Amino acid sequence: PFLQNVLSNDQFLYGTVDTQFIDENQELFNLKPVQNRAQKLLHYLGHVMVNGPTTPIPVKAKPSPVDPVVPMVPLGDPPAGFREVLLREGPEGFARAVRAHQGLLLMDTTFRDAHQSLLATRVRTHDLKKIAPFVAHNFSNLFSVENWGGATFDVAMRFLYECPWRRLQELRALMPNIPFQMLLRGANAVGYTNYPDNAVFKFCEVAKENGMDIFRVFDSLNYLPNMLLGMEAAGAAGGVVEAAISYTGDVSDPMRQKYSLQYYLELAEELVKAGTHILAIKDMAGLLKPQASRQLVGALRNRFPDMPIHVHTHDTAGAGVAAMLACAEAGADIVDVAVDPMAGMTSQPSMGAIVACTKGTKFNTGISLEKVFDYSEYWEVARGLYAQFDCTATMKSGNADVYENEIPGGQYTNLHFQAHSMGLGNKFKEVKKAYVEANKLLGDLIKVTPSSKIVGDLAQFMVQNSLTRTEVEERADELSFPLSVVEFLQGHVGIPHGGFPEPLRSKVLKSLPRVEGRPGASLPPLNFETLEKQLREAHGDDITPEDVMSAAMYPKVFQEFRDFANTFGPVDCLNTRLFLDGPKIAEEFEVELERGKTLHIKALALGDLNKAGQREVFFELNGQLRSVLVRDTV
Ligand code: 3PY
Ligand code: ZN
Repeated sequence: PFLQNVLSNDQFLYGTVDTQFIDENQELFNLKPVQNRAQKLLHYLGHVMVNGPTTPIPVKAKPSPVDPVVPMVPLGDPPAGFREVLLREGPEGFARAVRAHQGLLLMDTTFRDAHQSLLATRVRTHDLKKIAPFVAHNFSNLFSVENWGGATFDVAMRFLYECPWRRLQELRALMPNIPFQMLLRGANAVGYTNYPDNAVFKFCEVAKENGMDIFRVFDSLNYLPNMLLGMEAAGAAGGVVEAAISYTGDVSDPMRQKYSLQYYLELAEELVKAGTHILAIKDMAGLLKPQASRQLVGALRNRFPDMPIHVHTHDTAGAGVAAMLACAEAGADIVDVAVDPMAGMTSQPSMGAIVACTKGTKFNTGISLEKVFDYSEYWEVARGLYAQFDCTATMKSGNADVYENEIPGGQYTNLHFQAHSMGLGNKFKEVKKAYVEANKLLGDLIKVTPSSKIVGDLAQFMVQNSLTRTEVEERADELSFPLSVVEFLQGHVGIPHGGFPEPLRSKVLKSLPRVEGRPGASLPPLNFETLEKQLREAHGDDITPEDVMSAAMYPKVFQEFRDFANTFGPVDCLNTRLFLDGPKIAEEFEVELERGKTLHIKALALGDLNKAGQREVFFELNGQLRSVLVRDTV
């Protein structure tokens, strides 16, 4: 590294070196510990070779041996897109341009919700970065790329050992022209519980600074005070505010009146009054049938003629394409799709299908179907790298029973995995029935993170203890309910539409305290300076404002992530097969630590178990023999 620093020094290059040169250029001594990073990565690879993957694996499978081919991208900058309008005209002008646009606009969820729904949120930045320039060059007329927030923030650190902020920064650099969109869980930001207000504000501010553009804000109970807080935070950060109504029930069914058309219209009225730039319908379970789409979107279109309407759905029942086309016909401006091999089932409807079905109509998306095919080819193969997390290992199709159980896409997949891993593969139907009963017990909630988890926890509790709904109701004062259920009844999540279920609530809570009103309002503000100081003491001085926010959201996960990185180095530089499965003996590969700094590695041999329960793993690193000692824990 010293030599490299010297060789890239201007004075040196221009030949004006004298004896003062070294003294005057002290930065030459800023030597990055390359050896150290390389050694740590060898340690990681050795660890995976001896003990298997470090991340929990739900499915017994191997990453596909085939590498995805990245389609060609022309040289130069990608064409201008909607982001240029946003940067030039601000959120209001952007919203006007979206509303004035002829044709149907698309948001691509491939980088976030699609893999959250199908691959347990495990897609790594490494594979997103490869295809990002292709998206920037070929889909510059997308409304947005959804690539951040929801569960990705947590999973990036917890299971992929990578920094979510770095993902955002790197993608931003590769896709400068398309607006980025994230999912903000209102007062829960990117977590599962309410945070102090100032943490939500700061989170949005830092996200915006790192390149986030559009904040889809929802609350799992559609609890307005929580939504308003998230909207204010996104707006204050200078972001585009997209307030999202979480949709449940069926507005086309006159027998289902709790979540009626009137209910949604009144909520929309409040969100528009609060200044949302865009109005979204978040159909997280895929319950919006075509007829309901016409009624709901039609009514919103009539009531708010100037407001851009954006619809999100999941394809669990298989009616997603039909529903999104009905939404477009009823006046929606934007619908959500995922690239074909990452679409369908519990994910979004397919991009190719929507592009093809609207071609030649007034809803033309302006997207080239040929380019969608190229994009699909990449993902078809890239998906194979994540076979260990793929829901299709156990789940073979979507299921229209979602109209009954109303389980959100990601949770549907998770519950299916869980049922299988507990040997209850043939009892998934029972789990889903319990979910329906648990939802009724809690008063028919809107179900999306985190309220969906509360219903899921109660359902699991009922299955484990063989309890019927009536039994739970009768014995509510003596049962020990899951903590999430108790806290929900205490009011820690917010107030559900129609109020809390009684007499269940009183029976469960007895004298436990109850939160009045918006939970975040009674939380003391977070002291960022103290937190930063603590982080510096624990992890050294390279703590950034982004790290402070990661620790504010997930203190323990952040700590573990930093400890892991300290031991195993920048594992995000490894390709996905190496990261999940390690190299085979005699395999040679390259790892790019940063631009221009590539390690050449060959895995040589795995030693026998020694008396201390360790194995020596041998590598060739840049032509030199290296070995690491790894404890065998298998
Ligand atoms: C999330 O909160 O992560 C969701 O995707 C909800 O639908
Ligand atoms: Zn979703």
